[in-house]
Amino acid sequence: MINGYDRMKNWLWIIGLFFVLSLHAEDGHRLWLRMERNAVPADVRLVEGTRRTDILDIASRELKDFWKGEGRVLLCVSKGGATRDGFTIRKKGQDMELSSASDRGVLYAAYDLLRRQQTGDLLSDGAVVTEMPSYDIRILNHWDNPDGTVERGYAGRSIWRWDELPETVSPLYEEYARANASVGINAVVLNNVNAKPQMLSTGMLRKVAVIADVLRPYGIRTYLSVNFASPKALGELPTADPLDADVQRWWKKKTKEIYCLIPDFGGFLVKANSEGEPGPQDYGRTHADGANMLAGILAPHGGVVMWRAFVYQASSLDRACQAYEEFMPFDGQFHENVIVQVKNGPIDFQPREPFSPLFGAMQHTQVMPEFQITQEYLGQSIHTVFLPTMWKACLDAETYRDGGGTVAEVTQHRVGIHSRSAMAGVANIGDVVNWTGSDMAQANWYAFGRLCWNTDLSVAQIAEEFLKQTFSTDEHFVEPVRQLLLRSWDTAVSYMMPLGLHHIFAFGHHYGPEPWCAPPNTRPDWLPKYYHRADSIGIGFDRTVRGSKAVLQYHEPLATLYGNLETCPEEYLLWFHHVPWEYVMRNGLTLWDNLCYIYNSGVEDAWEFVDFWQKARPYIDSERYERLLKRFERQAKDAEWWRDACLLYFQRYSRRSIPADCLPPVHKLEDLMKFKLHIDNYTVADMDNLP
Ligand code: BDP
Repeated sequence: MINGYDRMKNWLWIIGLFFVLSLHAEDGHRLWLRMERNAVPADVRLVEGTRRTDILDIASRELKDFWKGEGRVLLCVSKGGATRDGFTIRKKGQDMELSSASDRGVLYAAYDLLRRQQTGDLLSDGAVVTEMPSYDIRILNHWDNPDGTVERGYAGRSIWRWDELPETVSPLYEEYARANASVGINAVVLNNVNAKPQMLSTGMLRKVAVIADVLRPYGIRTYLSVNFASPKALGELPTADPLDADVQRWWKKKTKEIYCLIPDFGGFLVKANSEGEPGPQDYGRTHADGANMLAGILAPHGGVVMWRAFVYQASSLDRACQAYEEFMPFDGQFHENVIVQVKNGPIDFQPREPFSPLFGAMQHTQVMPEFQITQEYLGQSIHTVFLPTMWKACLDAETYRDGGGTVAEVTQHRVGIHSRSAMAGVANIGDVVNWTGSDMAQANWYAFGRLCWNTDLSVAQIAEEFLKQTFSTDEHFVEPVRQLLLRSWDTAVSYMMPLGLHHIFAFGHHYGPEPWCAPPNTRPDWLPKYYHRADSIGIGFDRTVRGSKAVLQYHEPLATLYGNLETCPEEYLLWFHHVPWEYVMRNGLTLWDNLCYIYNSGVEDAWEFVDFWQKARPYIDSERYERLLKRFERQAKDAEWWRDACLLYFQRYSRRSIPADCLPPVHKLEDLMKFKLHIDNYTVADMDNLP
């Protein structure tokens, strides 16, 4: 019999347990930074001759709080140290010496040491580690608007609380800065490339300056996207012509104002004459005129212009050819502090694209790659897709330009003429508690930083580092989930757009499939049919010499390799060729059958990920487990949705049956064609209400 006293005791236990659990409810906010704080601070000192700076203070604080080593940690900034944010770590007996030519380098060394501690990658006695970043500028591009919305943001609203600034400084800013610094990110563009002129108003700049002050001690420089017509909208000038003297005076004055507020301001990011944004062409001027005007004004302050090459007109020219056509005439004409920012592929962050030919073509211009961390075209914050696999496919691609060089090499300092090198990633960060919507999407933020720091890191290593720091070091967890991450991009491509298919999304939100989508009065190059070109003969976009000739924008041997049906890599087959349904592929199957099997394997893999994840259950907290399980299940159902929509629709053209050993469709095409996704600011509003 339980008496009253026992009952009360039981209740107290339950209440206590609930209290403890709720204290530890795992909300994902700590990202990969989960070190345990020391009860007694570690012994961290500056060596003689090294002067304190804000950045070194942070390095010391982090090590004092979290480094568990026995000996002392000596921080040293000296001219002889590794340059360009690089560092050396020496293990001398029990002591660790962290040295660099700059305080930033020492900060990165501190985070390197802490990462090793967390992942168990410890240094042996006498070990010397030297690291040098691959890119000088490792920059996040936020597509955040002044009204708090985020273009293509799937993690809530902007973390920048413009309405509270400059008075109220959210603690999120410093947490954000720390997370970036811990993976080597040293620059951020705060606002959307579709930039509002008001961003440059004095009131806004005062707010920007406050954020810049928080980011600076973490080694991060602040940049802004600017609207090219700002002199008209803000300065009330009649024109924004870059060659107009008043316009130039306006930019000069504005730039001076910015540097008074933010002395280490990084520079401007510009989307000009693209998707309706204003630009120099509005005045009969060129991209070079526009970029150089701003660059000339920024140069005395040490700033740069990142000028985007994401341009395409509503013309008859294949969209994939247009950036090259518009930019190549100006190769060699850009000022030294202009960097032309090129998306990884020639179209637009599609699930899989060949690398942009501009990387190989622009041999006399500093070019930087732009990747998308936010998963606009890859399942938003619902699907798990580990993106460094995709980024590396671009970075490791050989361009065959004069003297050779991969995309990574030609955009870094390894080949050709270069001033400052840079790599940009469109952030996937918002104000939801776990920062990125999906707990696993944090991996892509992490990976972006690590890859800018060292493009030679393997995807497997990045995955392992992330998982060990963020979830668990238990091999039973790390090994299968790492495998999952490594396969995830290929899987997503298989169930969405295999064999080089691209842009067959529903209009606007880009989440689900709508290969049939054709709203009236819409630019053809915004519609799926422009890209897949399915007809009774076959499917795919002919970009060979008989078609749009896009292949000719690549150096040989790529032009021939891509342009020839027999040699074109199968992952780009329908990107470069219109291929008959009965065409026999390298495995002896027809194109149609292959397409069916690949979609099918994508669905099978996505369900297998659910199994993998279920096996991970014992090793991690139930909160993140459950949140991700829900997403993995949705991802698998979405894979079925993609497969059914695409195969059943294309079947209308191929008039062939789906091989009997493929899983049967779970949807009817008519139902899918009637379905309209409920979205909120381009984001899936309700995960449970999808097909
Ligand atoms: C596209 C996005 C659009 C962006 C554009 C860009 O759909 O929202 O403004 O890229 O990069 O992928 O400028």
